[in-house]
Amino acid sequence: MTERVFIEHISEHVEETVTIKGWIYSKTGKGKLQFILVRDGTGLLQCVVFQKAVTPEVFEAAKSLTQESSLIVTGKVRADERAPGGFELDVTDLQVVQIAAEYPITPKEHGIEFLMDHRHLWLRSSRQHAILRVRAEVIRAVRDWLDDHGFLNLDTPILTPAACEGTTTLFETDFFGEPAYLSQSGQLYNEANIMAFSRVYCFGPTFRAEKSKTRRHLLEFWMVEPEMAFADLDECMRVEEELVSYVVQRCLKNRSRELETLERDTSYLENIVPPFPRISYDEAIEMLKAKGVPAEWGDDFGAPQETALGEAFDKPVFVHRYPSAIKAFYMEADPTDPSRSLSVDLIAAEGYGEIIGGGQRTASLELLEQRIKEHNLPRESYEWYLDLRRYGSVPHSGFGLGIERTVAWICKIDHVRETIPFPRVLNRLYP
Ligand code: NSS
Repeated sequence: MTERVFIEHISEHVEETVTIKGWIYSKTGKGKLQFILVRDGTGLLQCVVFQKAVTPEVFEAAKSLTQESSLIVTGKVRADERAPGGFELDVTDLQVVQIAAEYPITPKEHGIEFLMDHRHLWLRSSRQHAILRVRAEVIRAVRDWLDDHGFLNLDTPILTPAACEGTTTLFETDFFGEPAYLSQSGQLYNEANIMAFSRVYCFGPTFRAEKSKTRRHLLEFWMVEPEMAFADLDECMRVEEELVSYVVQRCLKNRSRELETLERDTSYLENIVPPFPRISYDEAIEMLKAKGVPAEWGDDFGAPQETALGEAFDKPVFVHRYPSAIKAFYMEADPTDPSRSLSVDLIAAEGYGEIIGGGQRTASLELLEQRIKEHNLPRESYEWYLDLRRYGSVPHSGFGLGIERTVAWICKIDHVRETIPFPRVLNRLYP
């Protein structure tokens, strides 16, 4: 038995005989030579089957292989500059595991609905593979940074009795005769957790019944949410820029091959280091007006406004102090002007829009009670949250970073649906 190796480690096995277990990505044959491009989940390797080097049975088996057939192949690793990836395998043995039926996804162009219907197979293509490996790196980098900076990972519930981000996008489910909602955000529970642990983060799936079909909205997405006791809006922004910069630099370091596959121009990403520019909402409105983009004080920003703001800077930009009226009920009021909130969004450049939302939370019991009333929220469901203002309330801040939007931006791809293995978008629950 020869050693089974993964293609990503092939460079460590030059001139050795190894075994690869995988699938056929593509195949070309001429006479006595069969070139099979094998993928094993970690990379692609060209395997050369020369008629004279194998038994007649093995050569016939190689000829019978169709796209996506599964196989176990053994051979000697050779460095070859001309080969894709720089290495080739001179095959000595080959075992077919299964001959695949005619594969529906071919190198020709397929429509997006067809690809979404075949998402379970589409995942195997090199572009999707690259995007999802960047996603995994983003998640690892986020966790590493937070774990190394004193944030304790505490999971928050998915079945909840109340809304965090407005009642219009709640997914309702039945909790033994009572309504329960799929979590829109772990934030409110994070706020309880920091009063016990000081700095925490939750990371999990969040759900929003978004009726809009855009390139930035999913119905189920993953969000990392750090929360900090005794932290104000400025500290919140400092943590955000440190975290985002670290994540981008980690992808540049560990996923350069994938970014190359995606033809991502990385010079822009190299520039993503703290500090990020900071502008107030009022300044943002002025900037938009000067650029001729429709914007009136009091409006929330949509895609055109976020795109214009993002494009004005060569790094993500913080927009802070939005009017209280257009932000969530839990936002702290700006002490110098209570019509403004201590909120902040981080807007990514290159048209990707908001990747983080957050800010400082209301510390006062009275203001919070008033906001719950103004937003028509059922007070009984928030009694426990009000307790946090009764027993040792402190200034505190936090934010939520959307994983899919961050991955879309780092990879520079058009739509968030490609940044998660099985996207949930409007009118689609299959596969
Ligand atoms: O609604 S957010 O702006 N903020 C919150 O949920 C806070 N409760 C988070 C916190 O402070 N702990 O959403 C935060 C981010 C936003 O910037 C996007 O990157 C992402 O979550 N997000 C989404 N991504 C994909 N699809 C949808 N529908 C979506 N909604 C928000």
